[in-house]
Amino acid sequence: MDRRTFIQTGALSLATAWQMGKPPTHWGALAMPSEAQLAWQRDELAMFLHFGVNTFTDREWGDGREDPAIFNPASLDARQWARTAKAAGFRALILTAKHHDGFCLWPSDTTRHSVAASPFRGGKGDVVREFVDACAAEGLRAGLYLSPWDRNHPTYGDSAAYNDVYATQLTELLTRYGSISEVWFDGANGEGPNGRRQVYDWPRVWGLVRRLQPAAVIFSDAGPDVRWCGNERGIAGDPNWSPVDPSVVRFPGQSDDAVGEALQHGHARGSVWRPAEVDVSIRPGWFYHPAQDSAVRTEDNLVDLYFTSVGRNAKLLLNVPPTRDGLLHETDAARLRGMRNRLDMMRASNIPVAQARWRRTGATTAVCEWRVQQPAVPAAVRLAEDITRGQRIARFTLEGSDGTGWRQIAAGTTIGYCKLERVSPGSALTQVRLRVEDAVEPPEPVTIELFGAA
Ligand code: FUL
Repeated sequence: MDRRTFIQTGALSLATAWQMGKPPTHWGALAMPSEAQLAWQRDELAMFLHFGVNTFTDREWGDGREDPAIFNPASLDARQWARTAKAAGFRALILTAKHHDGFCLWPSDTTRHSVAASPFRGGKGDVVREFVDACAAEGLRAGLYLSPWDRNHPTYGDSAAYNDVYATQLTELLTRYGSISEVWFDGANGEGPNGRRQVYDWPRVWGLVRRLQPAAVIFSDAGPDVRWCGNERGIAGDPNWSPVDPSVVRFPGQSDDAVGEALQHGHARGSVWRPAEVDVSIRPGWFYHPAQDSAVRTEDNLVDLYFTSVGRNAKLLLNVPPTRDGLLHETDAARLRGMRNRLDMMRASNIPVAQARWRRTGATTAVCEWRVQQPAVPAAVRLAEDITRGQRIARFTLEGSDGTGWRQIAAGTTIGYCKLERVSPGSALTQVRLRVEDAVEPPEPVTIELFGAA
């Protein structure tokens, strides 16, 4: 290999790192997604449902001393949740089976602090059952959130004893209700009775999920399958790499300077595929509060969230909390329909293009041109890498030509599963050109969609 080929193949940086005594971080193969991670990402939209005693006390965090008698959603209709989600284009739902207050929405053998002690369906109810059945009936995937922090259970803070309780609760949820597609763990770790600190056993928890629901993805700050995006504002990182270096965020709830960065951006040459999930609420709170009926996100705002989550190579987990009646509020449902209509209109405004050529221009650069079949003014662009072959592109610009010359119409960092960008208006384009300016491996062809409305 001569020096020129050496440089062009990127081998120089490997060699330099080696000589400098640093581990060559891109020595290994590109991280690749599993089938379950691909299905999870292609769903694009999941709905989060925060529901429990807080719904009735008007609080965000219960203290575990709530009387189960307050839980009485008289008109609960999980089919209405699932139908509303489906009509808005959501493909999965995740329910808070237990929040920090410890109240279980299913009749657990581990505690009396559950629906079994409530007036709901005469104490014979099981919200988790109704939820998974409704998802199945509507052809949606069902996921569950089980808070590790439990402010009710007497064993919390007695680490070994509570870890057994938690494992039993998880086993109940993962064996009684059929297929569960995502298991959602936050790292919440508050004080137990007498200030005792609970030490969770995450390897045991994850191992249990793998054994009982091998096709499920596990979400937490530390994955192992899907990571938190690092904020609850609905904004994925830019750049946003799906690969991560697993040594940086090792357990849920870990907090140091490197964690926030790693959650937001991932790592260009990370060895493990762990894409980001963007959890955000349609209302200011996670639980339903009547006073927030006038503070539901607008349809414009929801479309923006789609751009900053799905459009930044992440998945959107949008929280829509059921009311005290056990129904999604009509305002929330209307805003979701509005979002769906807008996204459908965008898709319908597709501007047909024909690929003229794709050509590598260096080890980590490429150029691709498309002909716009009928000259048009795009309002937005959607780019996609074939992530079944990993994530490669680190920086790009997109240019458009109206026949008289090229001008830049968009630019960005990572692409991955999906990159959505709005394009500022200009003259009608006859051609577009993507310049891949940097990549971690030789870039592969990118697909493009242009839209006349956004
Ligand atoms: C956090 C919780 O403390 C919030 O109440 C909410 O459930 C959010 C999604 O996760 O850890």
